[in-house]
Amino acid sequence: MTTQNDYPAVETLLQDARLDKALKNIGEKVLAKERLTTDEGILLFEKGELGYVGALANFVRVRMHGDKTYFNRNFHIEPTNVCIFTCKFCSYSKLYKHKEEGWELSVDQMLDIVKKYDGQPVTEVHIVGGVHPKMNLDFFVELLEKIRAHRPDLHIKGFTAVELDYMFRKAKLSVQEGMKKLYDAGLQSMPGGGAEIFHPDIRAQICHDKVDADGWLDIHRAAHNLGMHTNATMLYGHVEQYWHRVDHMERLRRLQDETGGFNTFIPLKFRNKDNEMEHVGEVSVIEDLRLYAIARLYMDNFPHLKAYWPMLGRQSAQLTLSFGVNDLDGTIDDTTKIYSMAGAEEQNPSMNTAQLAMLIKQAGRRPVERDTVYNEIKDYTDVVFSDEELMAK
Ligand code: V47
Ligand code: SF4
Repeated sequence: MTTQNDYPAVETLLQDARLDKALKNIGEKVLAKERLTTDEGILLFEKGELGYVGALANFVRVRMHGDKTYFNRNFHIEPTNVCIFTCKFCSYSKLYKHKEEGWELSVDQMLDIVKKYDGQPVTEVHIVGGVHPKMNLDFFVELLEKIRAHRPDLHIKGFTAVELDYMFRKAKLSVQEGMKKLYDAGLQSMPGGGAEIFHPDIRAQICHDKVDADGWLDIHRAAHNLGMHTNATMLYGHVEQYWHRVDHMERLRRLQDETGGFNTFIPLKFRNKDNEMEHVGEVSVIEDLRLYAIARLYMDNFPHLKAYWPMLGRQSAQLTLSFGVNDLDGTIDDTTKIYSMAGAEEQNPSMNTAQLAMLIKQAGRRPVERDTVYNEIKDYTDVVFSDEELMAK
């Protein structure tokens, strides 16, 4: 398979006399591996055409990862959709006062979900849900210990900083003490949710009552200091302006300079079904792709950029692979409801390994299965799948 690293094409692009001077300067910095400033990030959003930012981001992606595109085999456990918080974009949670309409799983019910995967080659369980006042730190310590005892080889990635902030405050523990307790019980890494947009003006409008930017960053810092890896998300395409996105990425970039503990940046497209922000239109696919490309250029110290296919849909996710993205998350197996409830195309998000690998191959990339911390498990480039595997539900 030929590599898509098109160095001459990027150089030719930069020599185009019609190219805006400031954009050209950014392109030259990218080729020279120099860091972009916040003003340059904003300029890319304001003036960077898809073709231009896309070519640069693809260049960077190939420089970092060649044609490799990672995925993993995982399943989700969502302990509850009952939540004490009131994020306006959330289609998933049921307010605590309406908790009879939601679900709440016991530790044993969640262990039963884990047991369903006995003998299957999944490498990760991703645990994330609403913030239920009765599901406290001890409850989750018990869950982690039981999962670890049942299947020690399964990597446990769990809990957003929002869930943890509440758990620790309720247990009257410092962030460091709380993280250590969960780490000792078996928690190995953290997903990137709850970050939304860090700027307080936007948080005040869309998620005023949950952990703020500094609280979110402190929890990830504490996890990194324990040697855990975590991810970071950004919920984009609602009421934020371009500079809020860059401010968000800048705060993450700074923490990453300090700790090096982030694996992956995951932009999440705002979906507007069945939530209190239905009146806010969704952004176009062009805007999605521009965002991924600019994120790849700006987040120079984040090794991986992930497109979460259950939220974007398969075809858009495939397109992102030419705009800086090198990871498509997991096979998932129909175990998350967060996006289907918010109007994503994927109402039953499930893809088997053959289907996910084929999706990546069709985009001209090499599908590589990874574990949660990016150890490579298997390169599927030359694997030929049967029709049964590709058609299986
Ligand atoms: O923080 C909620 C988002 C996040 C909507 O780290 C919405 O590997 C769009 O963080 N439209 C939780 N997004 C999920 C999450 C995640 C998902 C996959 C992988 C990883 C990882 C992390 O879902 C929330 C919020 O930003 N979200 N509602 C909505 N209407
Ligand atoms: Fe609760 Fe998370 Fe929904 Fe906010 S996004 S209401 S914290 S479940």
